[in-house]
Amino acid sequence: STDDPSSTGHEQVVFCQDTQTGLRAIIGIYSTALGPALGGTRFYPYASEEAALADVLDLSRGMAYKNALAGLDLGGGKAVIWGDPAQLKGEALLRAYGRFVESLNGRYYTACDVGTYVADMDVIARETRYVTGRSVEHGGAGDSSVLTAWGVFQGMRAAAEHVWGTPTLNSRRVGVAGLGKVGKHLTRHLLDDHAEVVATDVDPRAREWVRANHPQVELVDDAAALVAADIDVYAPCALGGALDDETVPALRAKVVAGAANNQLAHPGVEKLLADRGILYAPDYVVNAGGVIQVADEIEGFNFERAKLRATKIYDTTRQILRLADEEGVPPAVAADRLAERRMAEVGRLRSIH
Ligand code: NAI
Ligand code: K
Repeated sequence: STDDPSSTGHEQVVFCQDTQTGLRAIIGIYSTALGPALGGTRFYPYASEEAALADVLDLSRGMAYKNALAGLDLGGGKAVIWGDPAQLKGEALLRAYGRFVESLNGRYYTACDVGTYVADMDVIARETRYVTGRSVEHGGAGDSSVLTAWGVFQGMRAAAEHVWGTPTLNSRRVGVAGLGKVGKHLTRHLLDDHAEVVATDVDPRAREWVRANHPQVELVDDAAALVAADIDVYAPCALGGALDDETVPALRAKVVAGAANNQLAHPGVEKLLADRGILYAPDYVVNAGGVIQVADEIEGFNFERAKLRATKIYDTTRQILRLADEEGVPPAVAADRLAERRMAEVGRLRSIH
């Protein structure tokens, strides 16, 4: 349903090409109802232009919902650069891309995503003001995994309160799948809250980091072992699609709350979770700390202000879980409804004159 831009509800889709550098990019603006569209640039060797377009349409729509529930005065957008970053990425290509971003006059702000890094944003910033996720030396917010993990922890606290009555992970067994940038910070917050952490990562260096820094964390072989383990909370912090027709029936946790994007492998998995009595804190609600961190750059980065905003993920998650109960729908559906309500109600005010 996403291959015809005229039928997807997007405001604007911009195709960019620079033959000298080999740049082919698509910028998708789903909505500017709440403010300029913010979302990262994915640099990826898509199999076709159709695949790149489908991805940017999906991702930009997702950002509109995420930014709306993060309480930001920002709409949703995303960009893809189609090609192999290892072959194509360089100063000239990134600057050519930056000029396209600049040409939208602030309707779209970019940031890092898969295949783009803080250093790339610094290069793009030489051509446009409309870029976040720059390095600290360039006035940027730096590594966004810090507040992503903080926000996931807040969302998890709200889920714990909903299920067990108190907003703490104290004495709960939490399974962390993926000990990367976010998983490491999250593990620290959980240990500080006196949770028991069980974890896994495919990368031996990540496992070594845990053994050296947090010997009390129990390591298991893989994500499947974590799913089957006797845990209270499952925190997917690696790749998308962690929840599918195989993992959900095997899952022993009562709560799922983690950082990974697109945790539900396909539509309908949210219903499988609900039917098994597993509370799923929607991924895009609890992992919004990262976008909150980079969005703060637009006002001149202030870590404490951004952290306060990310702390509110606790309140938002609570509100969504209550709404889900009231309306008899899975939390993922309640989250979408709340996001759509904010975009409609506040978006209307912005269009009054
Ligand atoms: P990362 O790349 O630093 O960490 C991912 C970790 O997962 C790596 O250590 C990797 O070895 C491990 N991993 C990969 N496949 C695995 C598997 N099958 N089983 C176990 N471990 C596996 O990425 P980061 O930044 O920590 O992000 C984690 C997730 O959170 C990603 O899905 C990302 O899209 C999402 N996210 C990250 C944000 C951020 O600010 N960094 C913001 C919002 C979402
Ligand atoms: K729209």
